[in-house]
Amino acid sequence: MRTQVVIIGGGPSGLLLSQLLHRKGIDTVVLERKTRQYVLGRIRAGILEVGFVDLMREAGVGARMDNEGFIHDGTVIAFDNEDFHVDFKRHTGTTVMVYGQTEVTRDLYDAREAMEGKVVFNVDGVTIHGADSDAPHVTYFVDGVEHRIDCDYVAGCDGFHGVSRQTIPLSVRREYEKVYPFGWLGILSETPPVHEELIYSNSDRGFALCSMRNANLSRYYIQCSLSDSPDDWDDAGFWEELKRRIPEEHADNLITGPSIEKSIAPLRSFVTEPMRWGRLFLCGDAAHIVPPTGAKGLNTAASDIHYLYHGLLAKYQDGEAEGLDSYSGKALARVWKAERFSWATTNMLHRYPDQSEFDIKMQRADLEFLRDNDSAQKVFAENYVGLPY
Ligand code: FAS
Ligand code: PHB
Repeated sequence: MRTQVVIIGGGPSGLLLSQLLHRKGIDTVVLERKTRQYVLGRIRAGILEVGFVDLMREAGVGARMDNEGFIHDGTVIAFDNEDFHVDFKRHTGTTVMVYGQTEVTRDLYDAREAMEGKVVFNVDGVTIHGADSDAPHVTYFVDGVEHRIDCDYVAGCDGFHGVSRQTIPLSVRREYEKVYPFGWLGILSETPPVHEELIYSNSDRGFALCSMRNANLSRYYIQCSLSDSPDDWDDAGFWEELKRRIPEEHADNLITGPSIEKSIAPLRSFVTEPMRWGRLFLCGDAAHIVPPTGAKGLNTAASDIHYLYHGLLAKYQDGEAEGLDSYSGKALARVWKAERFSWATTNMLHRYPDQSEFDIKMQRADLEFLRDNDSAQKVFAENYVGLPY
């Protein structure tokens, strides 16, 4: 088989790139390790930056998002039983869209199917050959049978545990990592959200986040120990702990119910450089990971896809290689700013096991400055709604 671009990974990055390229007549094949149902079963991001929203519309998959997504003008930040509002719209003129990654991925799969895009599920043993040559190819197995696809380019959209990043030789790759000493225990419940916007809370018992998916589907997180497992937390224990970590006025309004999903996500900051090696381009979690505090994970994958899509388009349509040659540098420039914001908000809002009284005073000073200073709120808002592509 031959195609123009082999895309490894059928998560949001890979599907969005495939959909954008296909609409411009560029042929792709997506190779996905799991089933569509398994991919859709993963509960992850909830907030879309305006750049992501625009890309979804450009890919022709924005209708349900525009119809069902919530527009949020700002967010609430809470500490020590008080809270304040950061008004994104006033500070930046833009807003964010609340529309779960699960729905984004569902819309993209539906669009791929409608356009008869090639997505191969349950692949195994994906191997990238000749990425540093002018004639790369990819081999993989399905049901024990080996297949080969010759291509012009390979997009590594296979997430943190994929094969693409590992294909770049260690002599070429430089990796930067910070692992946080806590995780996020998240639940999904078919209950109305506790507030019309998100609430990020720093309490003396740890971080909590009140989010949502729609008017009757809420998403809540509490910071937890890395030694915790979801089974350590029954629903009653989760709700009781959440109520102790948010201001009383919100805790009193919290409508609880049975969890329909419960999982723990570890937190890490990670970047690999470069994001290109020959004809292989890394996108999304394959190249970088952020703690979800700043809602940047999925949204930074989107800017990677934007840069790579335009680079491939220029190459195929005009023979121009500049977009591909500048991809890694351009993508990394935005990635590192997202890494900084995610790291800074994580430090401001979480309690560290070894935190000193002085550290806690610094956190409180951070939060009070953000509460009281308009410039600080503008900087927060500009990062949260998404820096320009
Ligand atoms: P993904 O990991 O989503 O997709 C990669 C795909 O490649 C997967 O479907 C995988 O099955 C496939 N794959 C892997 N190896 C392969 C191989 N060898 N061959 C073929 N296919 C292969 N971001 C937020 O903004 N907010 C959040 O709350 C949030 N929560 C998260 C919770 C968890 C547990 C995780 C892991 C991430 C979370 N993220 C969150 C970040 C997340 O949303 C990612 O940024 C987003 O999934 C990135 O999308 P992709 O780059 O497509 O990677
Ligand atoms: C979510 O709704 O899952 C969500 C929202 C904002 C974040 C992280 C996760 O910062």
